[in-house]
Amino acid sequence: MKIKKSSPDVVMMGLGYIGLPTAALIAKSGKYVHGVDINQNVVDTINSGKVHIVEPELDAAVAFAVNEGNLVADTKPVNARTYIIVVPTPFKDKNEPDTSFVEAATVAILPLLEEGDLYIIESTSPVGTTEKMTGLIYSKRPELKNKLYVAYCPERVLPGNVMHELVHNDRVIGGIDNASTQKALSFYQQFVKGELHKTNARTAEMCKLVENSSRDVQIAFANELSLICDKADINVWELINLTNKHPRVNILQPGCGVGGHCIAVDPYFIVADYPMESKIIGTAREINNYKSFWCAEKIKNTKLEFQLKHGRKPRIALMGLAFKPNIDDLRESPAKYIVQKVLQDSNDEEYFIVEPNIASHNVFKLTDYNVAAEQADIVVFLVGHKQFFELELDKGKVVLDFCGIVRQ
Ligand code: SAJ
Repeated sequence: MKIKKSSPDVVMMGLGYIGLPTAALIAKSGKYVHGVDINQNVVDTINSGKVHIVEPELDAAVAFAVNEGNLVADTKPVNARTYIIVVPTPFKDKNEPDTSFVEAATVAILPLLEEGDLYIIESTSPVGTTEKMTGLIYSKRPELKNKLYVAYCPERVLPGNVMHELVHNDRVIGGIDNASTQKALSFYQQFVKGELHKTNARTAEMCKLVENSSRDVQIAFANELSLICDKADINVWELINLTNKHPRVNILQPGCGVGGHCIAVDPYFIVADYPMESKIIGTAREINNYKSFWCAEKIKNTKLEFQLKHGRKPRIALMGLAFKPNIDDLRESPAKYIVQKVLQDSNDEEYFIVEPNIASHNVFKLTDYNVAAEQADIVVFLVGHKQFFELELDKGKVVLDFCGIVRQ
């Protein structure tokens, strides 16, 4: 590793799914980045040039940045000219956003701030968070009042394609004043090739929440159709394919629910603050959650029907655990929820649990997807992994296709 003489240009508070790739990218542009994470293991892993998360091309980018001496990880921040907050904003009971990590990260850099520094929040945040943090900073450091540049700039990258999208996606930049917006824009210009759009902090905060809520609402529409079609004995995949032939209709795909740590979470940030006004957004969340419950019930009922018809318990293949196709991420996964729910009420049925993107799991005993599909009486497709499309199932099997593998 090369040794850096100067002090860092950027402090990145949070080295997770977004913070680490962003830190590596900024480091690649020649800047010296001091990455901060509260987890010592994460810090040690990164300083050894390795990564703690699975994301294509991230390992090479981090190894390069660390080797060049442009990325150093630590549990504590140091003095820099730009501070970026990229920490989680989960939600508490009753689906209220928890901004305590953003606050803690801000408090940690408070003593380091100097006149002319740039402070950016990237974490998904309720509207008003940037103004709130500005207030917090100036209440503790009144001598800096109006002497800092403060902006909100949400990340918008798709897990699985982060390294490409970080560079090529457009970005929305909202400062607490015009000078802050301009300062943040000049910063992102150094490593983003997508267009940079200027606005104010509140609009930028809402923009992030609305992007994910919009997708959630559209998926809810598709999931609602899947419930209607199940009753009406219509193939929902064929139906959506045909409706999408209309030049102004573009329906998304139904599935076994909506998962991940963004789309299934961010709409609650709007609902929590604007409950009376956000009826569609709130209902979409309910529909997408209900879809997972419905899938679990459908499996249980199909199991009972099989037993009545054949006089024995069926062997059931549960195909997929990840929160979406072709990834290994099980966080907030509706497929995992369904598998847990079905297993809870299990009466010695034989289950084959399948997830081709992970080698083993500490709770579930995994089975190869070919073996599972061959040996099961009931095959349940929970996630549309590419491997499942290659399967040729015997005609006698009962198939529950929640993600459009079979199509007809
Ligand atoms: N899903 C469906 N049907 C569809 C599309 C998705 O059921 O037609 C499900 C997926 O299976 C998954 C969930 O929705 O369970 C979310 O998957 P996703 O691919 O739509 O999104 P994420 O969570 O991986 O990433 C999203 C992206 N937001 C948008 O596309 C508006 C990404 O750009 C954001 O940066 C990311 O959230 C984030 O970090 O907020």
